[in-house]
Amino acid sequence: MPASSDSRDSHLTGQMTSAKIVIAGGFGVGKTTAVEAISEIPAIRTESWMTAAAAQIDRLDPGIDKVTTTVAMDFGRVTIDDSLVLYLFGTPGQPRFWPMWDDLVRGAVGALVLVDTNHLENSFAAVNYFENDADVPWIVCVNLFHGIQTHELSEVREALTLPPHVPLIAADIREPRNVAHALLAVVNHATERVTAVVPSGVG
Ligand SMILES: Nc1nc2c(ncn2[C@@H]2O[C@H](COP(=O)(O)OP(=O)(O)OP(=O)(O)O)[C@@H](O)[C@H]2O)c(=O)[nH]1
Ligand SMILES: [Mg+2]
Repeated sequence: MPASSDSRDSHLTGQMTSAKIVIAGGFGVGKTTAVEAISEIPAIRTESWMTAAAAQIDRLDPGIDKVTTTVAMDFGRVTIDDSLVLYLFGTPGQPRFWPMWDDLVRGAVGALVLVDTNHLENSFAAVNYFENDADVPWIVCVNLFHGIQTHELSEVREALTLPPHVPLIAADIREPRNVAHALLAVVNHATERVTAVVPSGVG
């Protein structure tokens, strides 16, 4: 795959490579929060106020002061080092916007799928999408709301029936350093997938 192999080559040539990463997941898992936390440019958001009617459908937890929802996408940019810039595309989370995911995922080198273990049911569709309907390397990250890990990662893996080859991590994605760590995990996973498909020395 060009982006990951380019990024390895660019270390050798001193060239800058850019790559598209998708940040996906169900409603309210923290996608917009993650893009805003890490982006070095003002993140482009397409937030719309949630109505009282929507609040009945889009369940929120006490202590989470979420009043808007993404209706198209989030966009941000982060320079990882002098050879790699990541362009971040956050998906909308509400089911009525899921048809947009195909367009947002197109051309991405990898995806970070956020989950909220307090509402794991909101994550099943996203996991199912990346497992069956998207052809992009992906990893799963449990967003540690309030910084608390409520379940062992092995339990989360089992509950989501994640395939063994899909990495699973946990992070409080309000912290830029944590988001950077998660994004690097996506890049590394994508690179490993390419290396596995194209043996070194070929091409
Ligand atoms: N306490 C706490 N709140 C968080 C954390 N992550 C996100 N939030 C809050 O949770 C809410 C949801 O965050 P968003 O970033 O809007 O979620 P989203 O996934 O983009 O939501 P949609 O686009 O509507 O699907 C916001 O009010 C955030 O401030 C976290 O790690 N801890
Ligand atoms: Mg959002």
